[in-house]
Amino acid sequence: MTRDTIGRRTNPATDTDDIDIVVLGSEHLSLTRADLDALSNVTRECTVTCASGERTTATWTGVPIPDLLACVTDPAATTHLRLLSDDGYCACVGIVSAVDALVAVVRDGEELATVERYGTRVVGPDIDGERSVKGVARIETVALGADQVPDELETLSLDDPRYG
Ligand SMILES: Nc1nc2c(c(=O)[nH]1)N[C@H]1C(S)=C(S)[C@@H](COP(=O)(O)O)O[C@H]1N2
Ligand SMILES: [Mo]
Repeated sequence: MTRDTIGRRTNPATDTDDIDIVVLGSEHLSLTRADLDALSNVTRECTVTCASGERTTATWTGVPIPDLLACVTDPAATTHLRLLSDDGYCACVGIVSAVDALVAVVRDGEELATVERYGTRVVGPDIDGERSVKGVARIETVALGADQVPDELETLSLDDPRYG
């Protein structure tokens, strides 16, 4: 598989069962776990810090978000990314804070899917804890004007017990 063919399914509508994550830029990419593994993986230590002060530091392995965006030809006007979870949670992060972020699938050497109720996670040194989305299923590039507030694109349902 190459960057040009990865995730480009001829019939995404009938082939959704295996899809772990969708990335939307100028094109639409549906990635399975095998696709994620075929992209270059990196391992980085990151600390997830909650607004309450609680912190978790771990070593995360996954695909750098810039590499995923490169696969969909990230539109030049992108200012933010919307990170949507399969639990309905949705965070919006500035593109600059996504530069060092990953879609992780492994934490401290263990598959997330085997130790958590979710299999994917956004982590990065500049991603606040509440925007470190668990079970990330979709990444959308967005271009916000100076008068648009990113918070309006978010649904941070912090009291939702499913993944929170
Ligand atoms: N999908 C989803 N992701 C989520 C949340 C959530 O409720 N749903 N809670 C967030 C908040 S507020 C924090 S602080 C971190 C907590 O991550 P941890 O449980 O790994 O410490 O996950 C974030 N990611
Ligand atoms: Mo939090």
